[in-house]
Amino acid sequence: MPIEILQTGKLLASCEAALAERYTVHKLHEAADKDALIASVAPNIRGVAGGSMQADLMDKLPKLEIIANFGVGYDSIDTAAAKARNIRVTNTPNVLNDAVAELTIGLMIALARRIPQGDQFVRQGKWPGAQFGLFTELTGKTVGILGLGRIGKEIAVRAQAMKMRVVYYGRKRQVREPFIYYSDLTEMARDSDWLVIIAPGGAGTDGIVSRQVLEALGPRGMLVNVARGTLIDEPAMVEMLASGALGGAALDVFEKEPQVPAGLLGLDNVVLSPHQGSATNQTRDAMGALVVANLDAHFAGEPLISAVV
Ligand code: 8YV
Repeated sequence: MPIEILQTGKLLASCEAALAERYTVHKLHEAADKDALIASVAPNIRGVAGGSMQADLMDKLPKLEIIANFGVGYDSIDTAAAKARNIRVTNTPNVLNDAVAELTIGLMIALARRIPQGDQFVRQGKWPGAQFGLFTELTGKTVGILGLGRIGKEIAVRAQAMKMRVVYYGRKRQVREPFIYYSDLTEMARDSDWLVIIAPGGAGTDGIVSRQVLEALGPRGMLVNVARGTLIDEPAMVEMLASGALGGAALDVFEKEPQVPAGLLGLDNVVLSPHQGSATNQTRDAMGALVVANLDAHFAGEPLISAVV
């Protein structure tokens, strides 16, 4: 009998095909009546592919052994509840580092040079009648990285290639890293031209980029978020971007995405992006392969490739 798994979100076709070859897959995200689907398949489900798993759903799946999350961030999974129920959890680290770091630099240049606004300026036929304006550049500026993890380090080397000075804030100083460490986020924001957020979401980082941090970044400061919307005091950010108290922001993630605060939509000092850090065929393929490989390893009784619980 094939092993039965529950899929909680849409995956790349290559990943869905690989899952279907090995497992009987029940697609929760496609079910018109989710409760009915769960009620009918719950006793047989041994694995989950995808995220969004809270304790109540775990409790409905008595044979659940593993949740293979599609994504490096696993803040949509209650890992404490999983641990307490002896359910393993895996994520997809490393394979998306380059894609996210590339998007980060892309967003920084787009914001510094107002590339999306320039595109609109040309398309709307405004060029013959007006000057587009002069903006800023990355060269010579200091970028403070909030979270010098695997992706943060890839951003750091690319920022250096843009001739930026890199500093970082995190829970601990990393003695092997050549960059200056700040133990105080507000202080780092005060000393930085750019603040790039690439730390995990979850209770430990909720609202960490507070109004005070944003004030320290200031009217010439540029904010980039490629992590989770929950890290920023979003209402304060919107208000400060509108008043000019914060210089600009390039945002790939939002607190209630795909809903975006209406106050951002009319602002010229903002570049918006639809949570697409890892959204390349190459990277999403690799993430999907890692989801499948973790499930396969688990059901073969082998060590997991990237376990978080
Ligand atoms: C998403 C991400 O997982 O890996 C992460 O933590 O935020 C992204 O790669 C991806 O958008 C799929 O939802």
